[in-house]
Amino acid sequence: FEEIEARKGQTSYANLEVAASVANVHNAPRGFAQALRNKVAAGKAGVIAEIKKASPSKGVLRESFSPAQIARSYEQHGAACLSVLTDQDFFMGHEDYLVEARNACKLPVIRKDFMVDEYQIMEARAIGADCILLIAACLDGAQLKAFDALARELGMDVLVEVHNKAELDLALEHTQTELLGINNRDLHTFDLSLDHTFELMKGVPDDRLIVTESGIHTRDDVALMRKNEIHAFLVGEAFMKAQNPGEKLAELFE
Ligand code: IGP
Repeated sequence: FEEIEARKGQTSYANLEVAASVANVHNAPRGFAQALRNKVAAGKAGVIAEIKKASPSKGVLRESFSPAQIARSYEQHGAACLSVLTDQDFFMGHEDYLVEARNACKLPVIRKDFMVDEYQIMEARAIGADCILLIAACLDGAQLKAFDALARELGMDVLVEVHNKAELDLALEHTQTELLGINNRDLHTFDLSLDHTFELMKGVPDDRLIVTESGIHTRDDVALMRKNEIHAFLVGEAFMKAQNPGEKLAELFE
């Protein structure tokens, strides 16, 4: 929160609005949901490949960290989209990483951060993001609704993340999201179970694309998901810990 307040002091919301409209000309939104849909329609997995230096549960994940290089490696090995952590406090992320990664490839990019203010959503488009993450655990219905609407107005897609039935109901009631992320990890306890996806998917309408998030590490994990009709994935740690993230992607998903 303090960080957002500090940034507001440097760049006004009005300035961000200008930057966002410039971005809509020079960095027009790349269809994020569409890129996932295209892979799935072709019978492949739709992989959102994540770029993060560190995580709160595991600490620093890799020493050599070049967002541009990693982005190209992911693209080359068949990722549908990228996810770039911009949160500094927990993930050692940065807005610049998103810009670097997006400029290095043609893939759509989601800004991965804890969005709690319209300011961050305007900022997301201003730096070129094609999609934002809304975490139902962090937001109430009115915020979800307003943030979802603003992102769409700006031409971005929205991935709404849920971890339990109450959050799922909240997301379905207050957003028009096509992309529903089911996080297998509890953000408070870091407990992880792929069963969350299987439990919650029953309550998701057919026209939504479910993205299973977190804890995908092996070809068996992938096979289990696909056997249960889950074809879109958000994967970070398994790729970040590998020497070559793109090759690891191919190993898990080919
Ligand atoms: C990726 P993993 O276990 O493959 O690194 O998980 C992604 O799901 C995780 O980074 C994530 C996340 C979040 C991070 C999911 N939701 C919300 C920060 C905030």
